[in-house]
Amino acid sequence: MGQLVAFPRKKEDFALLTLKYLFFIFLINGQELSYPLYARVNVHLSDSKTSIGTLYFIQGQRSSPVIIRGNLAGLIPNTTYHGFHVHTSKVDDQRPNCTAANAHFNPFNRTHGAPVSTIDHRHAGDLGNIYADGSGKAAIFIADTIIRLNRPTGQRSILNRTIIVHKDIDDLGLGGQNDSLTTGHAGARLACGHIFSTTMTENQAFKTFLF
Ligand SMILES: [Cu+2]
Ligand SMILES: [Zn+2]
Repeated sequence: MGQLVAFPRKKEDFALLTLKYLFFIFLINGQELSYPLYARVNVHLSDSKTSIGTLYFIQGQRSSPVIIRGNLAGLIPNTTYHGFHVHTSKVDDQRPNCTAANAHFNPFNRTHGAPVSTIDHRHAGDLGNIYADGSGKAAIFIADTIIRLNRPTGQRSILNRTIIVHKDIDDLGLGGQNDSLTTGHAGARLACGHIFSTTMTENQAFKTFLF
């Protein structure tokens, strides 16, 4: 204690600053993330604040797939498949215009593809299609090997980005339309939501992802 007090004040501050800096570097390197990681999105129709459902995300380990689970309602009945992507920018849930999400999340500058494609042949955000039934409901259970929840520095992290449900089917880059290789020709943006990091108890996670 006496020795600490004997340190010049400035030196002490410097040591503390260095420690804080090192800790920050440690944090942004993602070493401190505690798995599983969770995220959530409240999906709303474009230009509406009314929720059409909540989707949950879990990433169990550092290189585990991300599982997406949840139910949506209020999609157009009998329209079957809808393009389902992560787009780059965060939408403001208070001004919920889905156009603000910009283009598909594409950190490796690839062309649009299918979720089953390798990382070299799809956008990271390409999650394919979801299926809406005759009453406009969609039950979602997707496991994706490319996306991650490892913000702050994770290159593939979808946190603080946007989920978009399109009006039309995503052709997975195979349709031969002029926008097949950029958007999958999936048409207008029906619904969207801001993906944010969240926590869950083991019990909540069990119920959410297994039932
Ligand atoms: Cu999209
Ligand atoms: Zn894409």
